[in-house]
Formats: sequence, structure tokens, C-alpha cells
Amino acid sequence: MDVVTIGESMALFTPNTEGKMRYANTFSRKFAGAETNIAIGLQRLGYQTGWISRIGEDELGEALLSFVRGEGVDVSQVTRDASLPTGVYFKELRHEQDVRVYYYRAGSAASQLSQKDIDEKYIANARYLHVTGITPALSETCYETIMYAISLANKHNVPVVFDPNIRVKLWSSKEKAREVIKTIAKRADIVLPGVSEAQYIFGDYTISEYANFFLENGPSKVVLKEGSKGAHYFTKNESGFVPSFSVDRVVDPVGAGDGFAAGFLSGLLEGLSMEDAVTRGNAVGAMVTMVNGDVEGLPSMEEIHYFIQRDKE
Ligand code: KDG
Repeated sequence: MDVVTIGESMALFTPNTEGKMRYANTFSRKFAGAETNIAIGLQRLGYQTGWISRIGEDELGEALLSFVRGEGVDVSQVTRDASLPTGVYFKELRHEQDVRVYYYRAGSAASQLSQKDIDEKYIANARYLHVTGITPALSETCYETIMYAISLANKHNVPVVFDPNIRVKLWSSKEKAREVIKTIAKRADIVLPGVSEAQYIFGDYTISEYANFFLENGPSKVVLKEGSKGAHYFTKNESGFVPSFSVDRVVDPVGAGDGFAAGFLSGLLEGLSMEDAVTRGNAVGAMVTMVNGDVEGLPSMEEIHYFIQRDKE
């Protein structure tokens, strides 16, 4: 496995019309979850990924599993739960600057992930372990599961990639979110926060100060993403900024960060420089925003090259 990831995926319902969801009568059913978004993104780029999770033994769970399996992700580590449902979320696209999500996931099968769901060998054999700050916010057992998986990765020298993905609605308090995100970041090798997430965690500082807070505590690579502006990268020896690509029209920004992570990680797997890996991350992130759905816009390698080339012309 090139990348193994752990977390919840859900059935995603999006109104077929823009505007307030209260007026929507018909919805499209899709699937999403930060971790499967990046797993699918990497599969499209030719890498083998595996997903550890729990889903309900229900119709949405059947469809979700077929979908993720159909994208080529290894789902051998997904446990079916006969007593708890697959999570659901709704995405309301009021307009491009106002996208709202509504979760129906409390008590879902994935919220009961536990250490029993983790096979040490599966993690030991991965080239990277990817985790987000979403899973530890779901429940105490989810938090413990993530910490256990990280300790196995650390034990087997598997680099941990951590995307804080702060979802304020899921945390009981800001203090708790900050404490957990900092704890996980210290155990990671690569962290991929947004600049606004770094501000949420540390308060008001400069971008290099945010990078140093991470670099001084463990990680060797930090990318601070600044949305449509671009991304700043830092290691102990180098730093730089790569501007974003221009996008004709942002249709749906949700999933862009996961697209960035997939593109960036594919670059590291290929041995690209930090600058080139960040450029690829920016390209995938931009391409995801042009299509409705978290994963529908994830490109193939050929499409990325075409997109980057077209931007230069
Ligand atoms: O990054 C996109 C995710 O936020 C979306 O797919 C849903 O995983 C999700 C979550 O928990 O918000």
C-alpha cells in the first residue's frame, strides 16, 4: 500500500438546485469523507491506497462500499456494523462563497471505530499513514484509535501525514480541538493545515511563526495552505510559496484540501521536490473546486499535466 488512511465516509446528499436547501425537493446522492477523498485522489493518480473504517450494514453502507471499492481503494479493513448506521451529510451550495454542511453522523458506525479495527501489519506495510483531525473529533474511541494507529506507524517508521481538517461543528470546545490537534501534529512527519486553521490553533502569528511551531515539535515538512492564494511550504532547510492556479468558476470548494493532499502526496511518492509537489497539490485542489462533489473533480495525471500546461500559456 502506498497510503493507508483511517476515518469516516458518509453518504452525501446535495440539492439539485442552488440556493437554500429548505426549498430543494430533489437531491443527488454522492459519497464523501476527507479520508476516502484523498484515497480516491491518489488512486486516480496511479497509487494504491487502503481505507480503515466502519460502516453500517445498511443500504447506504452497501453503496458506499461499492463506490470506494470501485475507485480501486482497498476496503479489506472496513468493518460492517449490524447495529449502527452509515453516517449521512448534506451539502448546501447557496453560492460559491456560502457552502454549508449538515451532519447526521452522531452515533454512526464509524464513530465507534476502536483499536480492534486496526491491524498492525496493514499499517507497518504502508509507505505513508494519513490521518485527519476529523476522526479524533468523532468520539473518544475514535481519538484513541487514531493515537494507536500513529503509535504503530511511529514504531514501524511509517511517516504520518496529518491534515488537521478542523470541523468546528464536531468539537465540544475550541480548547479540546486545539489540544488534540497539537498532540497529533507532534507525532506527525508532515502536517498540512490551512493558514486559518493554524490561526485557530495558535492565535495570531506570521506564517513562518506557524511553520516553526510545527517544525520545532516534530514534523519535518509543513505546508500552510492559503486557499485561492496558494500554499507556503517549509522544511528545516527550505521554504517557499507556490501561487494557486486560476479557476474559471468555483462550483464547489469542499474537498479541495483533500485534493491538495492527494496531489502533494503523489508528488512525494514520486520523489518530486517540495515546490513541485506543492504545485501539483495546488493543481488538484483547484481542479476539484470546478466540479460539484468532493471527488468527482479529482483528475488523472494526464489531466493535471494538461491543466498546468494550459495555465502557463
Ligand atoms: O474535506 C471534505 C470533508 O469535509 C467532507 O468530505 C466531509 O469528511 C467530511 C467531514 O467530516 O466533514
